[in-house]
Amino acid sequence: MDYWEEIERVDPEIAAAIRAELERERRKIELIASENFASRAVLAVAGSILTNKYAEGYPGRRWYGGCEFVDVAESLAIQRAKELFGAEHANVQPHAGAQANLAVYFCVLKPGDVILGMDKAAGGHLTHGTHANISGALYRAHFYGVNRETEKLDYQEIAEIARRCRPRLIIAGASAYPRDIDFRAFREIADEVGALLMVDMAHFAGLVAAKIHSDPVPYAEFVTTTTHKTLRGPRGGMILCRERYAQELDHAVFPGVQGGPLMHIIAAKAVALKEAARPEFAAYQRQVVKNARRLAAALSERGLRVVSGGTDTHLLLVDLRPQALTGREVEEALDAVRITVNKNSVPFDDKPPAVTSGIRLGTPAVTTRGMGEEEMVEIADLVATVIFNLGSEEVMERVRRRVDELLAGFPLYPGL
Ligand code: DSN
Repeated sequence: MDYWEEIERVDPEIAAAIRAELERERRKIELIASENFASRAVLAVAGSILTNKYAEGYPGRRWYGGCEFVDVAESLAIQRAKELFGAEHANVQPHAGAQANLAVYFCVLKPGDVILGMDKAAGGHLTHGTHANISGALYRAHFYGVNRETEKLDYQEIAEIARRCRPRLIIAGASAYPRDIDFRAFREIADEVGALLMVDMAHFAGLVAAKIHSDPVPYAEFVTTTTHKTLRGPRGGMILCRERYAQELDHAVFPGVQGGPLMHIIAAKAVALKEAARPEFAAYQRQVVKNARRLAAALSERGLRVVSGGTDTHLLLVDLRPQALTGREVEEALDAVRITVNKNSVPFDDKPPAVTSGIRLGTPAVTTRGMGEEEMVEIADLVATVIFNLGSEEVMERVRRRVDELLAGFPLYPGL
Protein backbone atom coordinates (compact mmCIF):
# COMPACT_ATOMS: atom_id res chain seq x y z
CA MET A 1 0.00 0.00 0.00
CA ASP A 2 1.38 3.44 -0.88
CA TYR A 3 0.52 5.89 1.87
CA TRP A 4 2.81 8.72 0.71
CA GLU A 5 0.08 10.91 -0.74
CA GLU A 6 -2.06 10.48 2.34
CA ILE A 7 0.78 11.35 4.71
CA GLU A 8 1.60 14.46 2.62
CA ARG A 9 -2.05 15.54 2.72
CA VAL A 10 -2.63 14.96 6.44
CA ASP A 11 0.76 15.89 7.88
CA PRO A 12 3.26 17.49 5.50
CA GLU A 13 5.74 18.12 8.33
CA ILE A 14 5.97 14.41 9.17
CA ALA A 15 6.02 13.54 5.46
CA ALA A 16 8.98 15.89 5.04
CA ALA A 17 10.78 14.31 8.00
CA ILE A 18 10.30 10.81 6.57
CA ARG A 19 11.46 11.90 3.11
CA ALA A 20 14.50 13.59 4.63
CA GLU A 21 15.33 10.44 6.63
CA LEU A 22 15.02 8.32 3.48
CA GLU A 23 17.44 10.66 1.72
CA ARG A 24 19.81 10.52 4.71
CA GLU A 25 19.76 6.71 4.65
CA ARG A 26 20.41 6.76 0.91
CA ARG A 27 23.16 9.39 0.93
CA LYS A 28 25.26 8.26 3.90
CA ILE A 29 27.41 5.21 4.47
CA GLU A 30 25.68 3.53 7.41
CA LEU A 31 28.22 1.92 9.71
CA ILE A 32 26.26 1.88 12.97
CA ALA A 33 26.67 -1.74 14.04
CA SER A 34 23.17 -2.04 15.48
CA GLU A 35 21.35 -0.71 12.42
CA ASN A 36 20.15 -2.32 9.22
CA PHE A 37 17.69 -1.78 6.35
CA ALA A 38 14.55 -3.90 6.69
CA SER A 39 13.01 -5.42 3.57
CA ARG A 40 10.11 -3.76 1.76
CA ALA A 41 7.85 -6.59 2.99
CA VAL A 42 8.87 -5.97 6.62
CA LEU A 43 8.32 -2.20 6.19
CA ALA A 44 4.89 -2.74 4.65
CA VAL A 45 3.71 -5.10 7.39
CA ALA A 46 5.08 -2.83 10.14
CA GLY A 47 3.01 -0.01 8.60
CA SER A 48 -0.12 -2.13 8.20
CA ILE A 49 -3.63 -1.98 9.67
CA LEU A 50 -2.65 -4.56 12.28
CA THR A 51 -1.68 -1.52 14.38
CA ASN A 52 -5.43 -1.10 15.00
CA LYS A 53 -5.88 -4.24 17.06
CA TYR A 54 -5.73 -4.74 20.83
CA ALA A 55 -4.66 -8.28 21.69
CA GLU A 56 -3.56 -8.46 25.32
CA GLY A 57 -2.88 -12.09 26.13
CA TYR A 58 -1.56 -14.79 23.81
CA PRO A 59 -2.92 -16.63 20.73
CA GLY A 60 -6.11 -18.48 21.67
CA ARG A 61 -6.34 -16.78 25.09
CA ARG A 62 -6.85 -13.04 24.65
CA TRP A 63 -8.55 -10.39 26.74
CA TYR A 64 -10.26 -8.97 23.62
CA GLY A 65 -12.57 -10.36 20.95
CA GLY A 66 -11.75 -10.28 17.26
CA CYS A 67 -8.22 -11.62 17.64
CA GLU A 68 -8.56 -14.51 15.18
CA PHE A 69 -6.33 -12.95 12.52
CA VAL A 70 -3.69 -11.43 14.75
CA ASP A 71 -3.54 -14.86 16.40
CA VAL A 72 -2.46 -16.25 13.03
CA ALA A 73 0.30 -13.65 12.77
CA GLU A 74 1.61 -14.17 16.31
CA SER A 75 1.46 -17.97 16.05
CA LEU A 76 3.49 -17.82 12.84
CA ALA A 77 6.06 -15.54 14.47
CA ILE A 78 6.38 -17.90 17.47
CA GLN A 79 6.66 -21.00 15.30
CA ARG A 80 9.24 -19.43 13.00
CA ALA A 81 11.34 -18.14 15.91
CA LYS A 82 11.39 -21.60 17.50
CA GLU A 83 12.33 -23.27 14.22
CA LEU A 84 14.98 -20.73 13.22
CA PHE A 85 16.81 -20.94 16.55
CA GLY A 86 15.88 -24.48 17.64
CA ALA A 87 14.23 -23.10 20.78
CA GLU A 88 11.63 -24.85 22.95
CA HIS A 89 9.61 -21.67 23.52
CA ALA A 90 9.45 -18.17 22.05
CA ASN A 91 7.78 -14.99 23.21
CA VAL A 92 7.62 -12.44 20.37
CA GLN A 93 5.82 -9.65 22.26
CA PRO A 94 8.66 -7.59 23.82
CA HIS A 95 8.54 -4.10 22.37
CA ALA A 96 12.34 -3.90 22.39
CA GLY A 97 15.46 -5.56 23.74
CA ALA A 98 15.25 -3.64 27.03
CA GLN A 99 11.74 -4.99 27.67
CA ALA A 100 12.85 -8.52 26.74
CA ASN A 101 15.66 -8.35 29.30
CA LEU A 102 13.42 -6.79 31.94
CA ALA A 103 10.83 -9.56 31.46
CA VAL A 104 13.47 -12.24 32.07
CA TYR A 105 14.62 -10.42 35.22
CA PHE A 106 11.03 -10.08 36.41
CA CYS A 107 10.51 -13.79 35.71
CA VAL A 108 13.42 -15.14 37.75
CA LEU A 109 14.70 -12.42 40.10
CA LYS A 110 13.52 -10.68 43.23
CA PRO A 111 14.60 -7.10 43.99
CA GLY A 112 18.00 -7.22 45.66
CA ASP A 113 19.13 -10.42 43.92
CA VAL A 114 22.68 -10.48 42.60
CA ILE A 115 23.25 -10.38 38.85
CA LEU A 116 26.53 -10.58 36.96
CA GLY A 117 26.81 -8.96 33.53
CA MET A 118 29.40 -7.43 31.25
CA ASP A 119 30.54 -3.95 32.23
CA LYS A 120 29.12 -1.36 29.85
CA ALA A 121 32.54 0.32 29.76
CA ALA A 122 33.99 -2.93 28.36
CA GLY A 123 31.25 -3.43 25.76
CA GLY A 124 28.25 -4.60 27.82
CA HIS A 125 24.74 -3.22 27.52
CA LEU A 126 22.90 -0.61 29.56
CA THR A 127 20.27 -3.18 30.64
CA HIS A 128 22.79 -5.64 32.06
CA GLY A 129 22.95 -3.96 35.46
CA THR A 130 24.05 -0.39 34.74
CA HIS A 131 23.34 2.02 37.60
CA ALA A 132 21.15 4.32 35.45
CA ASN A 133 18.94 1.44 34.27
CA ILE A 134 16.20 -0.35 36.21
CA SER A 135 18.41 -3.48 36.14
CA GLY A 136 20.98 -1.62 38.25
CA ALA A 137 18.35 -0.02 40.49
CA LEU A 138 16.42 -3.22 41.34
CA TYR A 139 19.23 -5.77 41.51
CA ARG A 140 22.70 -5.89 43.02
CA ALA A 141 24.80 -5.79 39.88
CA HIS A 142 28.36 -7.07 39.57
CA PHE A 143 30.40 -6.90 36.39
CA TYR A 144 33.08 -8.64 34.39
CA GLY A 145 35.15 -6.97 31.66
CA VAL A 146 37.81 -8.03 29.20
CA ASN A 147 41.43 -8.99 29.68
CA ARG A 148 43.71 -5.94 29.50
CA GLU A 149 46.19 -7.64 27.16
CA THR A 150 43.92 -9.58 24.79
CA GLU A 151 40.86 -7.30 25.09
CA LYS A 152 38.83 -10.53 24.99
CA LEU A 153 36.64 -12.18 27.61
CA ASP A 154 38.66 -14.02 30.23
CA TYR A 155 36.51 -16.93 31.38
CA GLN A 156 38.74 -17.77 34.35
CA GLU A 157 38.40 -14.25 35.63
CA ILE A 158 34.62 -14.33 35.07
CA ALA A 159 34.48 -17.59 37.06
CA GLU A 160 36.44 -15.99 39.90
CA ILE A 161 34.08 -12.99 40.01
CA ALA A 162 31.08 -15.35 39.97
CA ARG A 163 32.52 -17.38 42.85
CA ARG A 164 32.91 -14.17 44.85
CA CYS A 165 29.54 -12.55 44.14
CA ARG A 166 27.36 -15.72 43.80
CA PRO A 167 24.88 -14.34 41.26
CA ARG A 168 21.35 -15.64 40.81
CA LEU A 169 21.61 -14.74 37.12
CA ILE A 170 24.63 -14.44 34.82
CA ILE A 171 24.17 -12.32 31.70
CA ALA A 172 26.30 -12.96 28.61
CA GLY A 173 26.19 -10.88 25.46
CA ALA A 174 27.28 -7.36 24.61
CA SER A 175 26.79 -4.27 22.49
CA ALA A 176 30.36 -3.55 21.58
CA TYR A 177 32.33 -6.79 21.80
CA PRO A 178 33.78 -7.87 18.45
CA ARG A 179 34.60 -11.48 19.34
CA ASP A 180 32.70 -14.75 19.45
CA ILE A 181 31.50 -15.79 22.93
CA ASP A 182 32.03 -19.20 24.51
CA PHE A 183 28.56 -20.01 25.87
CA ARG A 184 29.64 -23.46 27.06
CA ALA A 185 32.16 -21.72 29.34
CA PHE A 186 29.42 -19.41 30.66
CA ARG A 187 27.19 -22.46 31.29
CA GLU A 188 29.94 -24.16 33.28
CA ILE A 189 30.45 -21.02 35.38
CA ALA A 190 26.70 -20.71 35.96
CA ASP A 191 26.44 -24.37 36.99
CA GLU A 192 29.39 -24.09 39.35
CA VAL A 193 27.87 -21.16 41.26
CA GLY A 194 24.22 -22.26 40.95
CA ALA A 195 23.19 -19.39 38.67
CA LEU A 196 20.79 -19.17 35.78
CA LEU A 197 22.21 -18.03 32.43
CA MET A 198 20.67 -15.42 30.15
CA VAL A 199 22.30 -14.58 26.82
CA ASP A 200 21.44 -11.29 25.16
CA MET A 201 22.22 -12.03 21.51
CA ALA A 202 20.64 -8.81 20.18
CA HIS A 203 23.73 -7.86 18.21
CA PHE A 204 24.63 -11.22 16.70
CA ALA A 205 21.22 -12.96 16.40
CA GLY A 206 21.45 -12.93 12.60
CA LEU A 207 24.85 -14.59 12.79
CA VAL A 208 23.45 -17.25 15.13
CA ALA A 209 20.55 -17.86 12.73
CA ALA A 210 23.09 -18.33 9.93
CA LYS A 211 25.18 -20.64 12.15
CA ILE A 212 28.33 -18.54 11.90
CA HIS A 213 28.43 -17.52 15.57
CA SER A 214 28.41 -19.79 18.63
CA ASP A 215 24.85 -20.75 19.44
CA PRO A 216 23.63 -19.76 22.92
CA VAL A 217 20.32 -21.65 22.76
CA PRO A 218 21.65 -25.05 23.93
CA TYR A 219 23.39 -23.45 26.91
CA ALA A 220 21.16 -20.72 28.33
CA GLU A 221 17.84 -20.89 30.13
CA PHE A 222 16.91 -17.61 28.43
CA VAL A 223 18.07 -15.98 25.20
CA THR A 224 16.91 -12.44 24.45
CA THR A 225 17.29 -10.47 21.27
CA THR A 226 16.19 -7.50 19.30
CA THR A 227 14.80 -8.15 15.85
CA HIS A 228 16.14 -5.15 13.95
CA LYS A 229 19.92 -5.47 14.09
CA THR A 230 21.69 -8.31 12.24
CA LEU A 231 18.31 -10.11 12.17
CA ARG A 232 17.10 -7.31 9.83
CA GLY A 233 13.48 -7.24 10.97
CA PRO A 234 11.30 -4.51 12.45
CA ARG A 235 12.38 -2.61 15.58
CA GLY A 236 11.41 -4.95 18.43
CA GLY A 237 12.41 -7.67 20.88
CA MET A 238 11.99 -11.38 21.42
CA ILE A 239 12.77 -14.03 24.06
CA LEU A 240 13.60 -17.72 23.64
CA CYS A 241 13.55 -20.06 26.63
CA ARG A 242 13.33 -23.61 27.82
CA GLU A 243 9.83 -25.07 27.94
CA ARG A 244 9.86 -25.32 31.73
CA TYR A 245 9.99 -21.51 31.97
CA ALA A 246 7.46 -20.89 29.17
CA GLN A 247 4.40 -20.12 31.27
CA GLU A 248 6.22 -17.99 33.85
CA LEU A 249 8.05 -16.09 31.12
CA ASP A 250 4.87 -15.34 29.16
CA HIS A 251 3.31 -14.09 32.39
CA ALA A 252 6.36 -11.91 33.05
CA VAL A 253 6.03 -10.26 29.62
CA PHE A 254 2.25 -9.82 29.90
CA PRO A 255 0.88 -8.76 32.33
CA GLY A 256 4.29 -8.40 34.01
CA VAL A 257 6.09 -5.65 32.15
CA GLN A 258 3.89 -4.89 29.12
CA GLY A 259 0.27 -4.35 28.18
CA GLY A 260 -1.05 -4.55 24.64
CA PRO A 261 1.35 -6.16 22.15
CA LEU A 262 2.20 -4.35 18.89
CA MET A 263 0.50 -6.72 16.45
CA HIS A 264 1.78 -4.93 13.33
CA ILE A 265 5.34 -5.33 14.62
CA ILE A 266 4.77 -8.94 15.66
CA ALA A 267 3.51 -9.70 12.13
CA ALA A 268 6.58 -7.94 10.70
CA LYS A 269 8.76 -10.08 12.99
CA ALA A 270 7.07 -13.15 11.45
CA VAL A 271 8.01 -11.90 7.97
CA ALA A 272 11.61 -11.21 9.00
CA LEU A 273 11.92 -14.65 10.60
CA LYS A 274 10.66 -16.23 7.38
CA GLU A 275 13.26 -14.24 5.43
CA ALA A 276 15.95 -15.27 7.93
CA ALA A 277 15.29 -18.97 7.27
CA ARG A 278 16.23 -18.60 3.59
CA PRO A 279 19.66 -19.61 2.25
CA GLU A 280 20.17 -16.04 0.92
CA PHE A 281 20.01 -14.78 4.49
CA ALA A 282 22.81 -17.11 5.62
CA ALA A 283 24.86 -15.99 2.60
CA TYR A 284 24.19 -12.37 3.58
CA GLN A 285 25.40 -13.00 7.15
CA ARG A 286 28.56 -14.68 5.90
CA GLN A 287 29.23 -11.58 3.80
CA VAL A 288 28.55 -9.32 6.82
CA VAL A 289 31.34 -11.06 8.76
CA LYS A 290 33.71 -11.18 5.77
CA ASN A 291 33.13 -7.47 5.27
CA ALA A 292 33.75 -6.69 8.96
CA ARG A 293 37.01 -8.65 8.86
CA ARG A 294 38.14 -6.91 5.68
CA LEU A 295 37.21 -3.51 7.09
CA ALA A 296 39.16 -4.22 10.29
CA ALA A 297 42.21 -5.41 8.34
CA ALA A 298 42.13 -2.44 5.97
CA LEU A 299 41.86 0.02 8.87
CA SER A 300 44.84 -1.67 10.59
CA GLU A 301 46.83 -1.52 7.34
CA ARG A 302 46.19 2.23 7.33
CA GLY A 303 47.67 2.65 10.80
CA LEU A 304 44.60 2.52 13.02
CA ARG A 305 44.39 0.36 16.14
CA VAL A 306 41.52 -2.12 16.06
CA VAL A 307 40.53 -3.35 19.53
CA SER A 308 41.48 -7.02 20.11
CA GLY A 309 43.24 -7.01 16.74
CA GLY A 310 40.15 -7.71 14.64
CA THR A 311 36.69 -9.21 14.73
CA ASP A 312 34.75 -12.48 14.51
CA THR A 313 31.42 -10.72 14.10
CA HIS A 314 29.66 -7.86 12.35
CA LEU A 315 31.35 -5.11 14.36
CA LEU A 316 34.70 -3.68 15.30
CA LEU A 317 36.08 -0.97 17.54
CA VAL A 318 38.77 1.53 16.61
CA ASP A 319 40.89 2.89 19.46
CA LEU A 320 41.71 6.54 18.77
CA ARG A 321 44.09 7.02 21.68
CA PRO A 322 47.21 6.60 19.50
CA GLN A 323 45.99 9.58 17.43
CA ALA A 324 45.05 11.51 20.62
CA LEU A 325 41.52 11.95 19.25
CA THR A 326 38.15 11.36 20.90
CA GLY A 327 35.27 9.26 19.64
CA ARG A 328 33.04 12.32 19.76
CA GLU A 329 35.17 14.44 17.41
CA VAL A 330 35.72 11.57 14.96
CA GLU A 331 31.98 10.69 14.94
CA GLU A 332 31.26 14.35 14.10
CA ALA A 333 33.97 14.54 11.42
CA LEU A 334 32.76 11.34 9.75
CA ASP A 335 29.17 12.53 9.86
CA ALA A 336 30.26 15.70 8.08
CA VAL A 337 31.45 13.56 5.15
CA ARG A 338 28.29 11.42 5.23
CA ILE A 339 29.72 8.40 7.04
CA THR A 340 27.64 7.44 10.09
CA VAL A 341 29.32 5.73 13.07
CA ASN A 342 28.93 6.05 16.81
CA LYS A 343 31.45 7.09 19.41
CA ASN A 344 32.12 4.19 21.75
CA SER A 345 34.19 3.50 24.83
CA VAL A 346 37.12 1.19 24.26
CA PRO A 347 38.30 -1.19 27.00
CA PHE A 348 39.97 0.70 29.86
CA ASP A 349 38.94 4.02 28.38
CA ASP A 350 39.69 7.04 30.54
CA LYS A 351 37.24 9.33 28.72
CA PRO A 352 33.59 9.69 29.83
CA PRO A 353 30.88 7.88 27.79
CA ALA A 354 29.74 11.10 26.12
CA VAL A 355 33.28 11.65 24.78
CA THR A 356 35.04 8.23 24.57
CA SER A 357 38.30 7.24 22.91
CA GLY A 358 36.81 5.06 20.20
CA ILE A 359 34.36 4.53 17.42
CA ARG A 360 32.27 1.42 16.70
CA LEU A 361 31.77 0.32 13.11
CA GLY A 362 29.49 -2.42 11.80
CA THR A 363 28.79 -3.94 8.40
CA PRO A 364 25.13 -5.20 8.51
CA ALA A 365 23.64 -2.16 6.74
CA VAL A 366 26.28 -1.67 4.04
CA THR A 367 26.14 -5.40 3.30
CA THR A 368 22.36 -5.19 2.90
CA ARG A 369 23.03 -2.47 0.30
CA GLY A 370 25.08 -5.05 -1.59
CA MET A 371 28.61 -3.97 -0.73
CA GLY A 372 31.45 -6.48 -0.55
CA GLU A 373 35.07 -6.59 0.50
CA GLU A 374 36.28 -4.28 -2.26
CA GLU A 375 33.97 -1.55 -0.97
CA MET A 376 35.17 -2.21 2.62
CA VAL A 377 38.71 -1.30 1.53
CA GLU A 378 37.40 1.95 0.02
CA ILE A 379 35.40 2.70 3.19
CA ALA A 380 38.47 2.00 5.37
CA ASP A 381 40.43 4.40 3.20
CA LEU A 382 37.76 7.09 3.56
CA VAL A 383 37.56 6.65 7.36
CA ALA A 384 41.34 6.69 7.76
CA THR A 385 41.67 9.73 5.47
CA VAL A 386 39.22 11.66 7.65
CA ILE A 387 40.92 10.60 10.89
CA PHE A 388 44.40 11.52 9.68
CA ASN A 389 43.29 14.83 8.13
CA LEU A 390 40.87 16.14 10.73
CA GLY A 391 40.17 19.82 10.12
CA SER A 392 41.15 19.92 6.43
CA GLU A 393 38.05 21.08 4.56
CA GLU A 394 39.73 20.35 1.23
CA VAL A 395 40.28 16.69 2.18
CA MET A 396 36.73 16.46 3.59
CA GLU A 397 35.29 17.71 0.30
CA ARG A 398 37.25 15.10 -1.65
CA VAL A 399 36.00 12.37 0.74
CA ARG A 400 32.40 13.56 0.31
CA ARG A 401 32.72 13.16 -3.44
CA ARG A 402 34.11 9.65 -3.03
CA VAL A 403 31.22 8.77 -0.66
CA ASP A 404 28.72 9.93 -3.30
CA GLU A 405 30.48 7.94 -6.03
CA LEU A 406 30.55 4.79 -3.89
CA LEU A 407 26.88 5.01 -2.89
CA ALA A 408 25.73 5.68 -6.46
CA GLY A 409 26.48 2.03 -7.23
CA PHE A 410 24.30 0.73 -4.38
CA PRO A 411 20.80 2.20 -4.56
CA LEU A 412 18.67 1.89 -1.41
CA TYR A 413 14.91 1.31 -1.55
CA PRO A 414 14.64 2.18 -5.25
CA GLY A 415 11.22 3.55 -6.14
CA LEU A 416 10.17 4.13 -2.50
N1 DSN B 1 21.63 0.67 21.39
C1 DSN B 1 22.04 -0.58 20.82
C2 DSN B 1 23.39 -0.51 20.19
O1 DSN B 1 23.61 0.43 19.45
O2 DSN B 1 24.21 -1.37 20.39
C3 DSN B 1 21.96 -1.68 21.79
O3 DSN B 1 20.67 -1.75 22.27
